Formats: sequence, C-alpha cells, structure tokens
Amino acid sequence: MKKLLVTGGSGLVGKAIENISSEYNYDFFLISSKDCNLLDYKETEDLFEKYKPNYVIHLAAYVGGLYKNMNYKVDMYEKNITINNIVLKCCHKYNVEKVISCLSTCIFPDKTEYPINENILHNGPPHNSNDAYAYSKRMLEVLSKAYQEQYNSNFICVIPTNIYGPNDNYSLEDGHVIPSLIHRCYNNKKNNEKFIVRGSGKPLRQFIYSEDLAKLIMWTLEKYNEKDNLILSVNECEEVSIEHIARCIAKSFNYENNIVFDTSYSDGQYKKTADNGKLMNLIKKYNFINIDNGINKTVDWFIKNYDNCRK
Ligand code: NAP
Ligand code: GFB
Repeated sequence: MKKLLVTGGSGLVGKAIENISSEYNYDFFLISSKDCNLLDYKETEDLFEKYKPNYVIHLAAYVGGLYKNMNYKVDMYEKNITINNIVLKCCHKYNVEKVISCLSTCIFPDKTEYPINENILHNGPPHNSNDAYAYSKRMLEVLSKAYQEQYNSNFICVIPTNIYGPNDNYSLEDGHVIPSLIHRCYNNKKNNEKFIVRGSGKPLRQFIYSEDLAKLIMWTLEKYNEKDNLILSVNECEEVSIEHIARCIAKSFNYENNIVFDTSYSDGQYKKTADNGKLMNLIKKYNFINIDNGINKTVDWFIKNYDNCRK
C-alpha cells in the first residue's frame, strides 16, 4: 500500500482528511508538531527516513486570521518560509512521487481584476494586512516550480479559499472569522452581552467547509495530473458578506438580536473572489456544503467539544 504523509495532520484541514481517510487506500501518516518539529531539518529528515512516504500533502503552517497576520508578520514569514524549505528539501531527498502544498486565495494581488484565477498570482503585491504570510506562501509556489524545473519533481500547489469546520482554532484573537465569531457568540450569549463583530461586516468571502476541501485535495492527489496551481474554492455565487456570517452564527445560537459591528477594527481585504472554473471543468460537478448548514454543523461541534478544542 502506498504511504501518504500529511503534515499539519492535527489541524483544521488535516483532521478533515483523517475523517475521510478510511475511504482511501493509503497508509496515512498524519503528523503534528508533537511528532516532528518541521522547523528542525534533522527532525524532519528523521521523519522522512522513518516513513519514506510515496506522497506528501503539505498542510503544516503557522496560520491565523486577519488580526494574527497583522500582529505577527515576522513569525508568519520566518516560520512558514523555514517549514516549507525543509519539507520540500526532504520530499526531494526521499524521492516523494507527488507533493501537494497549500497556498491561499488571500495571497493574490490586492489590486486586481475579479474573479482571481491561477494565472495572476504574482501580478502585484498582496493586501498589506497579511503580506508577510502571503509572500511566504508565494515563495512556496516559487520553490515548488523550481523543483519541477530543476529536478522534474511532481511538486504542485492547491489554492484554497477561506476554510472552516470542526477542529479549527477557535481563538478569539488569532482565529479566522468563523471560529472566532462562534467562540465569541458562545461567550456573549452565556454572559448576556452584546455579540461584537469586528469591522463593518461589509467584506465578502467565499468559505469552503473543511470536509469538502479534504475530498478535493484527495481528488487532486489521485486525479489531477497537471503541474500548474489549482484553486479549490466554492463557486463565485456562494460569496457572502461577513455580516451574513455573523447573523448566521447568531441564529445558530438563537442570539440574533444583540449584534454590534465594531468598526474600530480593520476590515482587511474587501474581497478576494476566486474563480473555481479550472477545477469545475475537470470534476464537472461538485455539491459544496451550503454555508448556513456548514456553520450550524460547526457550531454544534464547537458546543460539544468546547472543553478540549483549540481556543
Ligand atoms: P491549522 O488548523 O492552524 O493547523 C496547522 C497545522 O500545522 C497543525 O497540525 C500544526 O501542528 C502544524 N504545524 C504548525 N507548526 C508546525 C511545526 N513547526 N512542526 C510541525 N507541525 C506544525 O491550519 P489549517 O487551517 O488546517 O491550514 C492548513 C493549510 O491550509 C495551511 O497551509 C494554511 O496556510 C492553508 N490555508 C488555510 C486556510 C484557512 O482558512 N484555515 C485558508 C487557505 C489556506 P500542531 O497542531 O502540533 O500545532
Ligand atoms: O478569516 P479572517 O480573519 O481573515 O476574516 P481574512 C477577517 C474578516 O472578518 C474581516 C471580519 O473583515 C474582519 O473584520 N471579522 C469580524 C473578524 N469579526 C472577526 C473576528 O472576531 N475575528 C476575525 N479574524 N475576523 C485571512 C488571511 O484573511 O484569510 C489569512 O489573513 C488566511 O492569511 C485566511 O489566508 C484564509 O479572510 O481577512
């Protein structure tokens, strides 16, 4: 049986892959920083020596929402550049047959035509709010292409849009918008406080449920045989405002009449509408989990796992 190493295996996306792993015929090795610190070359080399994977899905990263990106730019750049260089170096050394690395739709040029597609990644600077993270991811793409050209390596990149679901980081300060607002609404309802939503609520986002993304990453591993980047996103028409997200979360908690938008906080990027046309032309049809249903499932998960989840 072929061996599949998943870095970032304990995270939002890694856990979603773990949850569907029984549907696939691989020896899965889903690793967290407890198994190996990918910032350390020797530890990572020992990991690859131990498992000698045939395939690698490289998810591990120093990740966070808008405010973590604004406040920890040095960490965002240094840690992600280091992890990515080490992981791809070991994938090359151990002749991994296929590597799928993860970029993000937030790394595209800020001033651009919409919808964004795979061909414009380097056509201008990213939004200032997360430029350090964005450039670290763009360098991952540059390095993957360099291995393709110098060694004919099958190292490719997928570009997910905003992801949400169970096993996320529900931190009030460092989390992405959906997990942070779920945690905040939970607290505000318990304390009978106003439900504070940061910013105006006007920015637009496309959100993909982690289970959908996991299935599309496994499809990319098994069926996508091109070398170019591939956007993995819901359809353009499924783009929603942050206000819609907040109201959906409040409704899920039955706490709809207490929402306040605190515009003293940054909105970040107004939009980053992605075109999933290349993916849809290849898979023809895919029924993405609807955002309102996905949020209800995530709220239920959070309440059930409150004591032990990342927050
Ligand atoms: P996550 O939930 O924050 O998980 C990060 C994973 O990376 C965890 O398993 C973590 O292990 C691991 N990790 C971090 N530093 C490590 C280190 N030094 N050594 C070993 N492992 C380390 O991240 P995610 O949301 O699943 O994101 C997965 C990928 O998708 C990332 O590459 C991210 O950039 C990308 N992405 C995310 C989003 C989003 O909205 N979440 C959107 C687009 C792209 P521990 O659990 O041990 O810390
Ligand atoms: O998911 P998020 O933090 O990141 O969403 P981005 C930020 C948007 O949600 C902004 C609003 O418009 C915020 O004003 N928002 C409202 C909140 N309340 C909150 C809250 O309590 N917490 C947070 N975090 N936002 C990220 C990038 O951009 O996209 C990352 O910074 C990553 O690098 C991610 O790639 C996918 O979507 O703005």
